[in-house]
Amino acid sequence: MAVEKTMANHDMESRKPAGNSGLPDSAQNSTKERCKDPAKLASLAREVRKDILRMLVEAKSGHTAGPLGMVEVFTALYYACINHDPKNPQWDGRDRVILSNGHICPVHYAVLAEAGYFPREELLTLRKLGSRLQGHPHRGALPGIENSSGPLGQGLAQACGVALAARLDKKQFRTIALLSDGEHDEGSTWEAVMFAAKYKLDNLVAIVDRNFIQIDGDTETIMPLEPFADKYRAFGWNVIEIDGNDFTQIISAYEKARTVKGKPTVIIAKIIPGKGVKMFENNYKWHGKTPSADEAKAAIAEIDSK
Ligand SMILES: Cc1ncc(C[n+]2csc(CCOP(=O)(O)OP(=O)(O)O)c2C)c(N)n1
Ligand SMILES: [Mg+2]
Repeated sequence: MAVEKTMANHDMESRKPAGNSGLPDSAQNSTKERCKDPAKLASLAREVRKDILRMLVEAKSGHTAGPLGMVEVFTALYYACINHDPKNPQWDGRDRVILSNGHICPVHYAVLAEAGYFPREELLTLRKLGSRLQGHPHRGALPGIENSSGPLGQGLAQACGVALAARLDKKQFRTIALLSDGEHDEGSTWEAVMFAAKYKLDNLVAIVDRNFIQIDGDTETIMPLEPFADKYRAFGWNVIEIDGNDFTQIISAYEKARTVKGKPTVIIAKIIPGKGVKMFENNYKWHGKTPSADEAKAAIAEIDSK
């Protein structure tokens, strides 16, 4: 509706990307340009959260809890952790980010736009006919998107293939697989867990969005996953457990994972689904529900007040 459009369009006016900080490996793996300051990252995260809400309102459909929960993980990855170059998205040395739980793509799109992969205004085309920003990501459609996803339980296998190919080709890049907890109800995820351990894929790191919700309820009611970390350990992985809404813990876990040899690492990131807006937090009913224009307006005001 007109009101929603005005709100969204006004706030999406072009602004310069806040700066890509994960510069390419061609810059000698330089970390000096990266942003590891939690206060600056938190300010970026606020912008990303607001963009996600504007996108959802404009699309009138899409997921709220998952994307909002994973804002710190995506912001940390693109601003503090991975090697990448938004101006050269196909740069051969880039780390490969494989998003498995494709329904949380609004957060991926918002961070890619913020980092400069494509204009922020395009975020408002989410889920529109002909848009490059589909409700589930499409490989090849949008710079920065490495894989198609939507059918759950496939991303870790895709990431295993990428990581194994990197080793065979003697490439130095790392592969990051982003998975959800709900996807661990699928056997295909555990097949890939075994595969990664068998092939000692230490160039692979999985980050699990452990937000304890899925489409129909809490994970431990629908299909209990605990003791989750022990399961990964039993399958031969190095396990790091963190608060996934804490920048310092995310960055430090990613750096630790780089140093582990001979086995893949999983970072189990405990996430507050819907993080940043009280009404959405820790409530599975916001898994696939979209806020109304008024709810989003109130949510944005709440984010601004922090
Ligand atoms: C193979 C497959 N089965 C079912 C679905 C429908 N589906 C979409 S999201 C979802 C819940 C998955 O749990 P999780 O990713 O943990 O949800 P969230 O934390 O984002 O609420 C389901 C069952 C799907 N996309 N793919
Ligand atoms: Mg979940």
